[in-house]
Amino acid sequence: MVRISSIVRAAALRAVIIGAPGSGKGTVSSRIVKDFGVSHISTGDKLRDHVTRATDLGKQASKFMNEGSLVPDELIIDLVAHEINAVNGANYLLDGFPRTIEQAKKLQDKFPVNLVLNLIVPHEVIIERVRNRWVHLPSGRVYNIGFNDPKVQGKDDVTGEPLSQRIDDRPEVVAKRLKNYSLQTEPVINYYKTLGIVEDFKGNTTNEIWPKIKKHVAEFIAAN
Ligand code: G5P
Ligand code: MG
Repeated sequence: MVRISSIVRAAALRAVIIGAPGSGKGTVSSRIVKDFGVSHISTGDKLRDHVTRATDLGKQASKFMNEGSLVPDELIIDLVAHEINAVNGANYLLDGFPRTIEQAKKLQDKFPVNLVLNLIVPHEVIIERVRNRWVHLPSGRVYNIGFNDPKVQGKDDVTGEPLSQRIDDRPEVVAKRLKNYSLQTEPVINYYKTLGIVEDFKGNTTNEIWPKIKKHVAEFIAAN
């Protein structure tokens, strides 16, 4: 018999993955999804999907995204609330949200976070990585030449559709995104540190930090 309390416990992961642009949030998230079956909510992927479909939100967001600025809080908060409601109580991992103190406080009021995975990767490593990044825009699947190459060059492994490079991966835009991260998003980490829910993972490669993240998430799920 499945007890109610075990159902509640099994759905207790309310996690955020945070880190500079290109630090590996999407890459680590896909490993967490594969190993732990949580729902992955990436605001960047959702916004790129809106841009591709030329929705009202996509039209408003694209100019901010292309120049490496954050999309205004009021546009993004409703999008995330909608996505969280849509997972219907399942464990979830937020990727790319929150990025400002206002977003973090609004989220904590409505949907309290209980674990923050903080990726710390040197900026010079990041700049090199994003130069080699290729993405499948419809799914958000991400590749990197020399790290996780697609099986067929220039094609998505699952659909065979063409891969593209992100407009905001141009070097001057990456520099701006990294600066905005330090100014606007690092204070969010300090906010979560005051709540005592941050775990730092530092390293130059995803393969180096992944075993530590996997262990931490497994222990968190077992203990909650
Ligand atoms: P996004 O889409 O959230 P960013 O800037 O936070 O964008 P990004 O660029 O998606 O983050 P990531 O997910 O942290 O990076 O990194 P990734 O894609 O997994 O890895 C980067 C590359 O390195 C990939 O090619 C990967 O294969 C490779 N890689 C990973 N690990 C290794 C490794 O160990 N070695 C090597 N060689 N390669 C590796 O947001 C985009 C925009 O949307 C708006 C903003 O305008 C933002 O700029 N936005 C928001 N605006 C306001 N509020 C929000 N909450 C917003 N969310 C999004
Ligand atoms: Mg990403």
